[in-house]
Amino acid sequence: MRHSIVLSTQSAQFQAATFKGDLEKNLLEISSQGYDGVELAIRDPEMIDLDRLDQLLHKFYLSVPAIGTGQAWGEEGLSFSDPDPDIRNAAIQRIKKHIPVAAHFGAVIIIGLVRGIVKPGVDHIQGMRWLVEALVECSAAALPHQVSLVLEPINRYETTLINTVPQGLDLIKEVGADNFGLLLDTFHMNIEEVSIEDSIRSCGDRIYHFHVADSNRWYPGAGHLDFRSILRTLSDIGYQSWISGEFLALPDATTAAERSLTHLLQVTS
Ligand code: LER
Ligand code: MN
Repeated sequence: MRHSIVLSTQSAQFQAATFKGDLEKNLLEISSQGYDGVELAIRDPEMIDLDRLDQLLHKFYLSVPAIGTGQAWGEEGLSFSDPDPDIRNAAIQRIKKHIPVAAHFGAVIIIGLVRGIVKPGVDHIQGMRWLVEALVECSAAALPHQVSLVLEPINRYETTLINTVPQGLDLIKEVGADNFGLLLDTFHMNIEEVSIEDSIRSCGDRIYHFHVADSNRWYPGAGHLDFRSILRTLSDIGYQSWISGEFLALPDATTAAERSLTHLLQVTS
């Protein structure tokens, strides 16, 4: 398993994008701490300078395992499940715009909060139908580029759509695309799952990406989650992909990133 950490390529309200601000300084910091990659939170691919990003990533020997897309919802309100068809379509087009960037990096595209929250007055089943339609369309568009989409079960306080791993697995069946899998996040799992380890096991080979934060959304080691057991379970089911830190920048981003990696390496040694 390789280690990455979330970095936002533009300013954002989302608190758990651990690194924000000066790109070069942050990439240098992440690389010198021993991380292998950086998960990029990109609001709109048009807002990034891909050539400069490429140069810096090469300079610091960093890969990009995943692209986070939630800021399209957080900052612009785009959503797969909005009752307004123009907003749904704008969300679909935005995710499609990420496909060439994801293909360039060999990254997965994260479907987090861009799925939306079923708005008051909208039937939940209708919201789910819109979500499935959008995922079928985006997965089909990503397939020829060998890009996968990953849906993240997110806790009930942030969305009404897909809070748990069992719901995520049902959704995978409905979408029916091999390039559509799950991103599990220990912070959300701690709120929603009966057993984090059992839920990991239930996914088999459909875990395509993994976020770590402790129970309090601080860095791993700062709360009461058992990362030795969690990472051992991932390894037992044959997960060989990325472990990506997504936690609050507390007491500050540098210290949190350092303590996280130290803890994760210690429990897996
Ligand atoms: C994003 O990866 C995430 O975990 C969510 O909490 C976004 O709000
Ligand atoms: Mn997450």
